Amino acid sequence: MQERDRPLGFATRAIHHGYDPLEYHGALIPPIFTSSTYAFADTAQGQRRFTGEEPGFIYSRVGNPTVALLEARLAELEGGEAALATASGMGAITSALWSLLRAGDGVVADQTLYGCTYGYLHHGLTRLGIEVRFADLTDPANLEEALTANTRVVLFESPANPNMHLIDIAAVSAIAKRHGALVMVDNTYCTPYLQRPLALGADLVVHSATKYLGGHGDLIAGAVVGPAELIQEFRGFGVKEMTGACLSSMDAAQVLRGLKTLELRMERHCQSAQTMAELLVTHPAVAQVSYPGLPNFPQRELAQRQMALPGGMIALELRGGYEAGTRFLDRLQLFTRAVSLGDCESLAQHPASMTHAPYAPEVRAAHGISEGLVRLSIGLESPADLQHDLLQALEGL
Ligand code: 7XF
Repeated sequence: MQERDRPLGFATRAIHHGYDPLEYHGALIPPIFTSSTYAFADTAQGQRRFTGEEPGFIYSRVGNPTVALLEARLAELEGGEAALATASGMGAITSALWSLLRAGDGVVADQTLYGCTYGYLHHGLTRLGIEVRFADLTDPANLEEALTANTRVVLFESPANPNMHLIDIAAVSAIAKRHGALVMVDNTYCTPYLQRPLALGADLVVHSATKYLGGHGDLIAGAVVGPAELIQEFRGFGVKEMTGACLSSMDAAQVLRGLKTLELRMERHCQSAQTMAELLVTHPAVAQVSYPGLPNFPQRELAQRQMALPGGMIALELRGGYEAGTRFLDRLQLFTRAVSLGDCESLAQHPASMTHAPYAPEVRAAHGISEGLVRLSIGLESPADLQHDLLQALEGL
């Protein structure tokens, strides 16, 4: 792509950044490099590659040209120096944290997290002598209390999966910075189209690219974006030696395809979710709708400050609690009963028994993840059909 003297828009960068067809036989679409290994011209070159004196590929667990293009594009879209793409979102989180933490170090995490992230911290890292503290970071003042001299990382999601609590990224980052801790934000729910945590002061962004970035429910992938020096450590130690969670070139190509329509899809996800939230909030069977685009959303001002649009996810409480929630889920006809999110298909699931099962029930309750909560991922189907399905499932609950 030609150099321009003005900044390019999000969609343009999501479609073109880092690839010039003329360098690849004019191929419009980047080739998929399936090679696991790379030839060295001679032994000396192999040695230079291994010491890092000479840039270039060695082995696809450590780097692959197709994966590298995805990494360049994700770094560009998140506004970070570098990115590492991984085999899953959990692969990104574990590879990064295992690189950063040693026995005796501490992590402070928000109390509402995706279930397996919680599980990894609560019964994974603690086994290795790392102190994990959970705090309600919706009030940044709680971070001051939770931080210790050993805290190395502060980790949270905003909006949090599944209850949609928001965390003030700028406020939390400012406090963490004063205490010398790194801030890692899981930006899966928003994508860089809606929210760019690095610009708000965070140090690292992680993603489950399985969700909106891929966008089509046909792959598992993850990424971490941040300063080049840290990303190099996550690649050279975290993935290379600790987890081996490298992304396959085939899946990287699928994520690259997904990114091309990210802006379009997010616009539609957000528009439809707003319509569904407004419909649900007026229904007599519904006790509470948590959606950042509703005027009565408790953190509305923060949502408007740090998110470009309110997103495609809705948390729903029915008046009849857990029983009504399961009846509602079982009556859905167009929404698919499934975990995951950010797909073209609308999905509905019950966090307490599904995505958030790694939490003990009493901890779920204490952390604001109610037993009756139903989570909706609003897809790209015709909004009128989604409305019809929600209304028929709610009827007579
Ligand atoms: O390893 P994955 O690609 O599945 O990503 C893990 C992950 C990390 N962060 C957030 C905010 C996530 O939501 C996820 C995966 N969550 C799915 C869900 O909530 O439905 C997983 C299905 S059990």
